[in-house]
Amino acid sequence: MTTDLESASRTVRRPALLAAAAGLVAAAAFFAAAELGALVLGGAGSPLVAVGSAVIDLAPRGAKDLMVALFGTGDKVALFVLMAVLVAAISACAGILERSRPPFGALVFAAGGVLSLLAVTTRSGGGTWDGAPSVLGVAAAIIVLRVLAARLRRWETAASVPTAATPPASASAERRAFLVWGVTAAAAAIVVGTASRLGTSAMQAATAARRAIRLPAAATTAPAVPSGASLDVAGITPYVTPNADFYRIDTALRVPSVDPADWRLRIHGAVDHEVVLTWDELLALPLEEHLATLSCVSNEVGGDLIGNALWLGYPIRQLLERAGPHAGADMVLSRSVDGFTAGTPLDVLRDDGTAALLAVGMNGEPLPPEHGFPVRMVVPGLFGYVSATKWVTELEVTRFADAQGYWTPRGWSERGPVKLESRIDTPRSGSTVRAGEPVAVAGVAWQPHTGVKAVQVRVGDGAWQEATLADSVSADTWRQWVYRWTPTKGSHRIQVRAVSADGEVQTSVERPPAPNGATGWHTVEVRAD
Ligand SMILES: Nc1nc2c(c(=O)[nH]1)N[C@H]1C(S)=C(S)[C@@H](COP(=O)(O)O)O[C@H]1N2
Ligand SMILES: [Mo]
Repeated sequence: MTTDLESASRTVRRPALLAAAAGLVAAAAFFAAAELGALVLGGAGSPLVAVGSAVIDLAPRGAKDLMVALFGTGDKVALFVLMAVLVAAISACAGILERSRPPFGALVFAAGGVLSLLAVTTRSGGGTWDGAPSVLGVAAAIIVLRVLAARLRRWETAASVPTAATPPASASAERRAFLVWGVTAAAAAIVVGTASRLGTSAMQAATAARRAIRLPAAATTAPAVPSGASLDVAGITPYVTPNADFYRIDTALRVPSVDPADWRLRIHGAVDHEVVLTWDELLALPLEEHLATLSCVSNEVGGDLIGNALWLGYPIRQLLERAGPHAGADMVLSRSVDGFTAGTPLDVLRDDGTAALLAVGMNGEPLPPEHGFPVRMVVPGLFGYVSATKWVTELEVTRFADAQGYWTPRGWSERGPVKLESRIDTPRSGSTVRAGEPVAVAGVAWQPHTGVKAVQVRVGDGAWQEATLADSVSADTWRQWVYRWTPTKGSHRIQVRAVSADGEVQTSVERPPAPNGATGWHTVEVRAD
């Protein structure tokens, strides 16, 4: 006696159709993995969009006009439908090919992956990581295709050999295995693909919200930057760093997306009253503008992990006043929506003379997403890792004895005041200058919150010479400097050191960034011909 199931397992009906279905599941796996990759890496979206855009860019004019004529403003939808039909047809064929002639079906997907990679990476504004989703997608598709095709062949083999050699149960087990793998892969692709797509569009919602924002004017404006703050020297770092050039350091693999409408700041812990602040409430407060230089503890001597911007925000001091910190508390643990934390001394945040801001604006626009949109902290005089929490949503008043910021258990000091430093921007190390002609040796020097009162330069083992300083705008920002030097023929070593407003001379002791900031004199070697 044979059951229906057994007879069904005995022969594989329409194997080509099943192989085609396997190809479709592999295609679904491609898009799901690519969407997930685009979401995680914050890449330029889905390969489907990139390929579509490339098709639009590459299509002959007549074809484009025909599409518009046929489908009107629905031309892009029509394009996607056409592409989807094409991709489905090719994937089905790849499935059929993989069943009978492995690994040619997989090669079809590999070729599709290369095309997608080309489309994504040649898009203008494409970054290095934009190809990663395509690579992930192809890997997923090939794995799914190879597994399903192999499963299908095993089922066919089990079903075709004489019953004496292979019990029907074996064929039905193979059949079940193929179906379980196929359905699982398809379901996983649908769930992962849909969730990633939704995640990506949520990110775009935050982007759209950012575009629509008009920041209020500052109640207290920063004095205009005098022209004397900027020296007319080619190659010197500009006094204010444009947002696009501002260094970015964080632990976020993908830029957190926070819709201002959902943003809340909660001040809690050792306080008399918990305070909760919404975005609208924050913007309704009298905001202050303040120029401040922000730097990273990981910056090497001569490095570029430092920038200067005009921040717009509300003094954290006043929010803490509302909350009423308890006596004995000495630290504020700020927390980002992505879990990053920074431990900032409470007395610095409460200090009248320190413009510690809960910032919403950077150089006249809402914070860029990668610099903490919608709200971050900026505390003049402290390295970013102990003060400048981006995407901040929580301030917990606590004690250094009871809590640690993210980097402290990872080998960095619990406190991180910025050190007195200076940098030579021009000439660059290894460059050649003309002997006998004046050369502008120039750069920036900083000790935010203290200020710089002198910069000195020396060539070789010569005496330290006073550089000319640009006007000081605020003790919280760096200062440009220039030293005009006429080289003799030969190789020269140039060094710089700064003197703080307190009279401290920048140390020559060379220390690495860990655990609390690099020190030493920036040195460049140039040749004069
Ligand atoms: N949420 C979050 N905020 C963060 C960090 C982070 O990893 N996550 N890194 C900090 C560090 S180490 C620095 S130097 C500054 C850098 O700010 P920027 O990227 O705007 O230049 O952000 C700080 N704020
Ligand atoms: Mo940093």
